Amino acid sequence: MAQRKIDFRNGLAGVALMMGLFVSALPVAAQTADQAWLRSSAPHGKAALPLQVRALGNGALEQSAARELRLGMARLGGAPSPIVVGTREEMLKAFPSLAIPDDLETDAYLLGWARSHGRAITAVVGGDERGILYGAFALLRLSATGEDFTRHNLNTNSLRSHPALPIRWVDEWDNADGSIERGYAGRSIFFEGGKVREDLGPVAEYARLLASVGINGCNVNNVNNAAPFLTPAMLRGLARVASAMRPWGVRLALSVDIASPQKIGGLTTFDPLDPAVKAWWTAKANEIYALIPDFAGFTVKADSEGQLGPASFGRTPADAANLLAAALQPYGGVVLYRAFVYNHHLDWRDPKADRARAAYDIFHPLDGKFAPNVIVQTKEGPIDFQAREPVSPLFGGLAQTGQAMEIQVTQEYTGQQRHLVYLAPMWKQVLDFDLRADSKSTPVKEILAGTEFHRPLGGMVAVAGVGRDAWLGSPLAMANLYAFGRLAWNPNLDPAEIAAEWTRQTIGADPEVVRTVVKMLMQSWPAYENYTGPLGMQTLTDITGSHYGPNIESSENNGWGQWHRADREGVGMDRSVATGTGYAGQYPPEVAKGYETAAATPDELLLFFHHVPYAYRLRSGKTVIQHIYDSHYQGAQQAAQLVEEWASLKGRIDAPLYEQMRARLEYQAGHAIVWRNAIVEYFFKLSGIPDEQGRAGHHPGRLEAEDARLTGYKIVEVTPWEDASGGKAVSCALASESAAQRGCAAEWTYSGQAGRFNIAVQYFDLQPGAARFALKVNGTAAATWSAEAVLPSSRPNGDNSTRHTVQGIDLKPGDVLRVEGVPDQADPAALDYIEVMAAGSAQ
Ligand code: GCW
Repeated sequence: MAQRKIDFRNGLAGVALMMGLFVSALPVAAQTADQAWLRSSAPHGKAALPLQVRALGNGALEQSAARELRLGMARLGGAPSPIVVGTREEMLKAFPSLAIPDDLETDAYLLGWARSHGRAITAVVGGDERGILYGAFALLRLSATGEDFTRHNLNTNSLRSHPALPIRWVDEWDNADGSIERGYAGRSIFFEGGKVREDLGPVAEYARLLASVGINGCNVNNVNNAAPFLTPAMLRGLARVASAMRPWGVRLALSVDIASPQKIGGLTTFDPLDPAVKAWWTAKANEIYALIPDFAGFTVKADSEGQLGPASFGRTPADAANLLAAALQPYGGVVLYRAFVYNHHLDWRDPKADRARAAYDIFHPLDGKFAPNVIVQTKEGPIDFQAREPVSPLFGGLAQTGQAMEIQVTQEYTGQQRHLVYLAPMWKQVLDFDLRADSKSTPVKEILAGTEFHRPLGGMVAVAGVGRDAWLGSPLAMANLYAFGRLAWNPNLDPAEIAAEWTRQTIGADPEVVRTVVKMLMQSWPAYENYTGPLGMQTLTDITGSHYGPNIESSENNGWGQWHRADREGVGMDRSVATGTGYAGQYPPEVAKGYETAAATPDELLLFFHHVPYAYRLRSGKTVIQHIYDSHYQGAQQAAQLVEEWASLKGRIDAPLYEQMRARLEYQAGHAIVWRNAIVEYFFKLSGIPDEQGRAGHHPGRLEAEDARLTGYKIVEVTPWEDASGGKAVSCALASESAAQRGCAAEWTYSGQAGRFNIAVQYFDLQPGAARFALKVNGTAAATWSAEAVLPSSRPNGDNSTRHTVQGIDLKPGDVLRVEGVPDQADPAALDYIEVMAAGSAQ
């Protein structure tokens, strides 16, 4: 009988540590890059070869490259010829006969086999020192993924590469107290108790990890509440952070609060045009560069979600950005000014109000007004990292401004790392999207690269959210961080190829393992979209709270503007020019045409652009309502498949990794059912339109807790109602103290057919505390488990509704099924229902 424990606190801190996840060869307390993809060990069973690595120069980055090659190649079993690393100049001095192109770019590398003085060498040549480092990691990647680089003669230039985008940064939303906004992997590796941490070992390891995929900048603090980071004491600490990352070519950047001159500088104003304010920023930049000579720059969130900004003085984002840019300019620093500026007090009764319009409305008129070292950083879509959004039209609307695209590795709206959602296919769709600016081919990736509008500074920035819990908490979520770096280096890479590359380095080179993991990764985003918010409705999660479980109405009737406008007749937001908010008209004409009418709009974005009746027929031929029903059942099915696919790897991969992901994927499959039921039941009730397949409102085998014979348990209403079956649950919280200590029970008499079944118990896992549950059949325990997951919300709802399935139970009519729940601390052992399902059924 299956007994399962989930502990999302695990990673390094908990269970995984006991299980030795990824850390078998390392001291237990260390957090290292080896826990991710830099752990390759002789995947091809090569015989040990001699290993000689020589660095031609003494620079820190070059030394890092040589060290990394020694370590990595030794693990891979040695190298067929001595490896020599150096910049182009160093290499030509040592080996004048080598044919090295003289236009090797900044950050670029050239690898290959060459013959010098009658000896074969493997050369790693960098356009600069950083290029050497990237070349070394590329050589390791190629070796670990089975590429025979001895086939590549240096002269052929076949292994020459340079990054497409100059700015390749991760942003961390870490707070000085060590918490992380929208971080799902424990506490900050940078800060604790208002200061930079003493132990910056993990920071150096993180930089090493970032360098291995070509990331060259790291902004370490939250865009909200950034003022304390510019105090002299904090800056001294930050200089230590910069030093820890420097040997890996990762430059430090900071989020700044535009109100800092007033908040921490003692001025009475922060007006960007005030000379005293200007002087304050100039002095601050001087102070920063004295401590951190290679400081990369500032990121700014202003006039947005409560952060102050230039609007307080009637000034524009360009005024604010240029103020900072002027202070950084003498040192070569840049300003990444976020286009995530919108009014979160919109009038939801106004059919013309539209948050999606904000970025373009505010920033497009400022095109041409930004200083050359300002880059406008725009989220990939116009709202906020939803399961699906159209590409932000602003990318096409800033022809005279450097642009960066912001994406999220931390899975704020996409399952918070408890769900497997590989996002590279989503990012790739955005990168490839052709905005047709000036009726020419203008894919987003070329706009970011600057090749399109001839802007030299552009890039990609990922909000990473790494923490002390094995970087991202879930081992498979690391594929997103990896893929971000690879795509920022080369947006033409294929997400499935990237997934395969990551899998070979991280999990194993067994072709069956690679095939299965790639398949799982590639199906994970479509699955998530299916069981959350399809057709461009957005994620349909609790948007004013956790951003995790289902809560459909949370986006309506408030000023935040993430509206889907579902009513009895139909659903979707009219953003057409003709009858809606006009948002569709922000795209260049050819693209706008494809969104202006419902008939022209692709199904997956229909409800983002149009309000249609539930009976509206999609291009697929299905009605909207039937699609909502079907996609949710399909998505939950796909999530169940992930469990089966992973199960096929048992015995083929590292056992602790197998166990940890198995528990996570089983949890996900259960939560996908919570999502499916919530959305399907909600729209069934709202529309009154039956499901052609009879599933909505019909749950054979389900026995509601509120219908059971209850001992101690009291019936409670669940909000939102769709998060619990029948809108109700039972909770042991209201039981008398002595009853609560003994626990509560719900009991049903089974009246179905005799046979063998799986029984799912749907309960709510609240924090703090780990309630204990038992499922008994005729008084005998069939399973016991603890509700010890760490999930959002302090009330029973879809954030914490959790499924525990017990397999292979023989039942006959008259048998007594009983669930006993013993509360613990604030976890009242709340119970929703049990479901008796044919054995073998995943649902
Ligand atoms: O997605 C929203 C998040 C906020 C975040 C904001 C932003 C840092 O819910 O937590 O604040 O976006 O991007 O600024």
